[in-house]
Amino acid sequence: MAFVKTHDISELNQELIGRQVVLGGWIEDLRKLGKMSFITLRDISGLSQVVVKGELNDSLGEINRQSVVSIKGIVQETRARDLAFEIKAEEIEVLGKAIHPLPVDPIGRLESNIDTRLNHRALDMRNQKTASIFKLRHHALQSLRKTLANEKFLEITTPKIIGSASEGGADLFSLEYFGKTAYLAQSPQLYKEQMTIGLERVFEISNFYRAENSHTGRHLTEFTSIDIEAAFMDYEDVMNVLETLVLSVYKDISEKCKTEQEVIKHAIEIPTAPFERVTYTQCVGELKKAGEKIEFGDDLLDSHLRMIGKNHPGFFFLTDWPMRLKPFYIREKDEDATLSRSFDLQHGFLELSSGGTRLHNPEMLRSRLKEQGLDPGQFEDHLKTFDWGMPPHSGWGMGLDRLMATLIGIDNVREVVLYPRDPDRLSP
Ligand code: AMO
Repeated sequence: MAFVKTHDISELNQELIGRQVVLGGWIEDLRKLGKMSFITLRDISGLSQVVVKGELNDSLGEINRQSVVSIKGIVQETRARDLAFEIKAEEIEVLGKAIHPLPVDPIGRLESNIDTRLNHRALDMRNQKTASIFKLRHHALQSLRKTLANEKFLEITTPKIIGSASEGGADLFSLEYFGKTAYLAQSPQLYKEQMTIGLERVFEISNFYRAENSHTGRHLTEFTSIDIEAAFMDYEDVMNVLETLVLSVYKDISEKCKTEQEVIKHAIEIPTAPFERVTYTQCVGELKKAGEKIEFGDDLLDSHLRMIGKNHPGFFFLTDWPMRLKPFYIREKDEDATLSRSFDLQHGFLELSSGGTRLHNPEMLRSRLKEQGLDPGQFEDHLKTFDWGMPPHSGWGMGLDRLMATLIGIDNVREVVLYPRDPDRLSP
C-alpha cells in the first residue's frame, strides 16, 4: 500500500460512512478475540477503533502496541463507548515497529518520574498529558504573537552568537569562534534597544542562555524569552502592554484549549485586572514588619519573595527598585535618583518578567557603565547608535517557560520545555 493518509481521526464524520479512508497512527491497544480483533488507533487528533475480521484477521501477526501503522478501511458507525465511528479494516501495514517493553509508558498508566520521561522525551510526546502541554504552548505562542502584532510590535530575530556581554555580569557561556572568543547571548537587550531607532516597536521570542549553576524548578541554562522594546514609551506604558498580553493569553488559551485543559486536569482561570502595583519600598516595609532584617537597597532573597508572594497572591507588579540593584541600561526616577523606573512582574513568589525605562542619553550611559565597573570600550558598537537619534524607550523580557508553568499550574519549568538544559542535563 502506498502510504497516503487521507484523514486525521478527528476528521471522520457522518458523510464518510461507507467510504474508504486511509488512517495513520499508533496502536494504543490491540485485542484479539478469535475471529476478530479490535485495534485502538491514535493519531495527533484523537482515537479511533479499527475492526479486523476474516482473512486479514487470520494473517494479522504479532504487532506490538505503539507500533505505527497505516490502515485502509471503510468508515462505519460503532457501538464503542465514547466513539462515533469505527473503521472496518481492509489493509494494515506496519510502518515502524515499537519494541516491547518501551522505556516509558506512553499511555501514562504507569507513571514515570520526570527524569525518565525527559530521557525519552520523543516517546513522552505520545503521552496525552505531555502532548497537551505542548499544544497549549503552541497556542500560547500564537496568542502572544497576535496580541503583540495588534499592539504594533514587529517581530525580529537577533543574533545568539555575540562578541561581548549583553547584560554584563558573569552568566555568559563562551565558545571558541575561529580563534576568537564568542558568547551565547543572555538576552536581546542591546539589539532590541537599537532597533527602536528605526522600527519603533519590536518583539522577539527566542532562546537565550545563562551560565547560572542554579538547581531549581524555575532556572534553565537555555530558556525562551519574550522580549519587547518600544520607542516613546515609559515603563508604565510597557507594564500596560505586559498586562494586556498576559490577560489575552489566559483568555485565548482558556477559550481555545478546552480539551487540553481537561487532559492536564487544570482549568485556566483568567486573572483579575488591573494587576496590583507594589513598590520595592512597600515590600521592604512588609518584610520589616514581619521581623526580617532588611534595609533599603538590599536585594530581595527567595525567602523574602515567598513572604511577599503570600501577601500578594497571583499577579502583581513589583516596581521602583533601587538603582543599585538594576542593570546599567535602566533609567532613574527624576524625583529620586536612588530609585529606578523599573518593575518585575511577579506571580506570587515567582518572577515572570522584568523591565523598565532605559537610559537613552549616550553620555549618561557611558558614565553608568563606568559606575558599574563595565568598560564602555566593550560597548562601542552599541553606544554609537545612541548618537544617531535614539528615542526614549522602554521594554521588558518575560520567561515563556515560567509563564507556561504558571498558566498550567505546575512548579517545574522542565515540564513545558521539550529538551530542557540545566547544569545536569545536556542531552538528549
Ligand atoms: P532578566 O534577566 O530579569 O531580564 O530576565 C527576564 C525574564 O527571563 C526569565 N529568565 C529565566 N527563565 C528561566 N531560566 C533562567 N535562567 C532565566 N533567566 C531569566 C525570567 C525573567 O523574569 N534584559 C532584561 C529584560 C529587559 O529589561 O528587557 C532581562 O534579561 O522570567
